[in-house]
Amino acid sequence: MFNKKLQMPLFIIAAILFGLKTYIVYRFVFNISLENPMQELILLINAFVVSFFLFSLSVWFKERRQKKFIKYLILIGSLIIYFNIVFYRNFSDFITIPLLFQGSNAADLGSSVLTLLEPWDFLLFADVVVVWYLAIKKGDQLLAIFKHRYKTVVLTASIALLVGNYVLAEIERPQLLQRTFDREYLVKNLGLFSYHVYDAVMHSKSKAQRVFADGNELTEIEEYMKDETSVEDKTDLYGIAKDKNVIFISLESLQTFVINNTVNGEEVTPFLNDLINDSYYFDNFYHQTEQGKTSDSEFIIENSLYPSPRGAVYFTHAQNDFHSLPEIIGNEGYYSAVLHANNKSFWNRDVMYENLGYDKFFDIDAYEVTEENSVGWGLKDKDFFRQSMKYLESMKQPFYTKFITLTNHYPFELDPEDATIEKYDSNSNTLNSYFQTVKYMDESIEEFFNYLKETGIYEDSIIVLMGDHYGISDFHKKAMSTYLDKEYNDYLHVQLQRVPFYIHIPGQEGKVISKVAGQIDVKPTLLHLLGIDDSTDLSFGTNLFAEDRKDFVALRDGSFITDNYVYTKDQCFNRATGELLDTTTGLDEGLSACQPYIEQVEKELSYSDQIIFGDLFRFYDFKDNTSKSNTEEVNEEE
Ligand code: GP9
Ligand code: MN
Repeated sequence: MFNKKLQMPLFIIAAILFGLKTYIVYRFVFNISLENPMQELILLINAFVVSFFLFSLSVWFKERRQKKFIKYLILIGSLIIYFNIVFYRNFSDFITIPLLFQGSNAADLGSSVLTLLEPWDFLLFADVVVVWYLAIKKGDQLLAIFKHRYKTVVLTASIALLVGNYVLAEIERPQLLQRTFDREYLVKNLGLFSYHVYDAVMHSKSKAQRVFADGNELTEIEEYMKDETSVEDKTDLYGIAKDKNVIFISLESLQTFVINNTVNGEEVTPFLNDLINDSYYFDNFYHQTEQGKTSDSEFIIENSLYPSPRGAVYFTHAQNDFHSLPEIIGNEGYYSAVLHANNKSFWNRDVMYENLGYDKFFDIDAYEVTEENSVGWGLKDKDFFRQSMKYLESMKQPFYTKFITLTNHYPFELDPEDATIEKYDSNSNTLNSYFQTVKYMDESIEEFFNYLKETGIYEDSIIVLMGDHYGISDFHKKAMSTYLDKEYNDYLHVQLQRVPFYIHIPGQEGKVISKVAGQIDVKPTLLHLLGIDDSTDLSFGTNLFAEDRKDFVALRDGSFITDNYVYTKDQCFNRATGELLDTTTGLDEGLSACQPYIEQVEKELSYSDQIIFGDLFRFYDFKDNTSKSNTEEVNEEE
């Protein structure tokens, strides 16, 4: 290992420094939950093992090349870590390959990105500086020139270490690579770089899935849906909104914890609190989005399918065949439009909306956006609603319109004159500002309701409001924990994925519905209210008013919530009390309470992925519920 003067070769120095840096980042920058000493150990091991493997490859290169390889490896490796850190600060998540192809979004991020950089970030490149310095100043003395035999020894040793790491990880979490909706597990057990390799493999696999799909896969999925997600009964509300306009408002980053809550003694959402009194309000309604954020929430509502585990379906599968809400109600004579004052290409919306069958997209070009009426991500919500009215008034009725708000978006900026509530006071600027922008959004919705009433549109419409996804990531757990006066654990994290959901039907009395519900249920629920028969649809949701509906909500990472339990990260909690169902006797009773659902949730998520990755709906005829291809074969089998 050491050369004549007993100096440590550069590749070992680099491996140690880089391994150490990686470990420090895992442990102190990413917010990785470590439940036992074994997990601590694996995290430590994987940082060094992977680093050693990567840098040991350099021994296969001759002098100059070896130096170059080490220099660039540590630079590129550090940049990969750094990009993940910046991404993580916003999303509490790791970068996936499909996200890298969403360039058009990155260009629009502007001010958000700057707030994600920290002054001390340059320290993250200290190891790069040291290694480059050594490589340039003393490079030749530190090279490792081995005989072929020793090179093989180094390679074998590094692979053996990798395998050892994997075995430990498998012991800690069996079937690690098969059951991976949660990226944190992969990073925690195998490291960031192995995770990226795994992600690349999964990415190519999902691409290949379309090529090999032939539609036969649908038989089993259809069967499952018939058994699990179809409810026959028509409630009193069936058709209550027949031929009425539907005004859907997507509430940016709004979480349920602010509803009926105060900050500095003041109500955060006075209008939305009052609205509960004359709406159907669902207080245990969960968002089910992943990396596609707002676009995922849109996708779920439109299709009642789950979003993709990696990247945004709006980008990755915008050309697929879908059987979407706008298309279904379009066939019933509805005109459909989306109103959102952002670039039309953000989230690839222009392409996806066209495919989903929307008649019109009022994007940023439909609005007058000036310096004065913008903040943060763009046009202020109050101006957005005001300017939207002319479009709404001249729209062909009945219409289905989706309004997507913007002001309450990270980093929650607001002009001082728009703030009508004091900031919160904690160590998180994000949470402190959040309440102000939430309050602003609340006011903007009140104004919008007033416009609707003034123009008379209100009486002929139903208004649906929904939070699209979380606004406060668990990067701010300390401040959240202080605000809520609760210990922040995995249970609370799941419970914070609740977003408000309202169905406001003018003239109808209000009701709070507490049964667990999710975004996946919105499509069948709306179709029910509109009196549109959806028995030929293929969906994973159930009408929220039906008595016998599905009794769990699956989150995209495999966590789920049932009437009695919350399951996440291999733990089963009592939903009402938050108590961990873990007995001192071991693995046990605790988890077994959740067990019956674990497999079902995995199955359901994977069916949804099969539909999307395989583009299976291109083989399906929704009019008569038959397969388009292989019809004869299917018939013969029956
Ligand atoms: C962008 C807006 C916000 O147009 O919908 O997107 P998000 O970052 O929340 O997905
Ligand atoms: Mn959003």
